[in-house]
Amino acid sequence: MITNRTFTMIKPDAVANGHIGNILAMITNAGFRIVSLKLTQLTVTDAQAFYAVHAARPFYGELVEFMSCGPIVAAILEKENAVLDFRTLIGATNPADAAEGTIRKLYATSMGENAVHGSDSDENAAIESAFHFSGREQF
Ligand code: RTP
Ligand code: MG
Repeated sequence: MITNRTFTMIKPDAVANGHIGNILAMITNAGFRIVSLKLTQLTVTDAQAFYAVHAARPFYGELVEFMSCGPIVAAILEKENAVLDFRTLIGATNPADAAEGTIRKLYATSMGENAVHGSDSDENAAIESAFHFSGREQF
């Protein structure tokens, strides 16, 4: 398994608010190489499957509805220590707790509508990348 990659989505709130360009600039300025990139939209079924790990959580329905409500940007990113370094770059789940200069501090609006997703392990990065991109789409 390739372990220097992570998977991200720019969530519907940040896309709708016009932040795609600024967020991609922050990502590349932080040293991540873009392996794959697309503008797409999750169906309700897609979002349920992607977030199946959270199915028992009270926010699951809201999360699925939000993540399927509009276009997202999906991307695979490459860098040494990608998973952990990317989670540092995006900041805490709740923007109120996110460090200064992080993507969520700058662009998230709430705990639910928090601008970006970042994989939480190498294993999930590989699963989430394969959910969105074929081998031919990974450069
Ligand atoms: P993500 O998976 O999107 O990168 O976020 P995360 O690891 O920081 O947070 P996680 O615990 O995996 O939760 C996934 C997403 O669910 C929404 N959420 N809402 N209302 C709530 O209490 C709540 N808690 C989580 C957020 O959109 C979070 O990013
Ligand atoms: Mg997570």
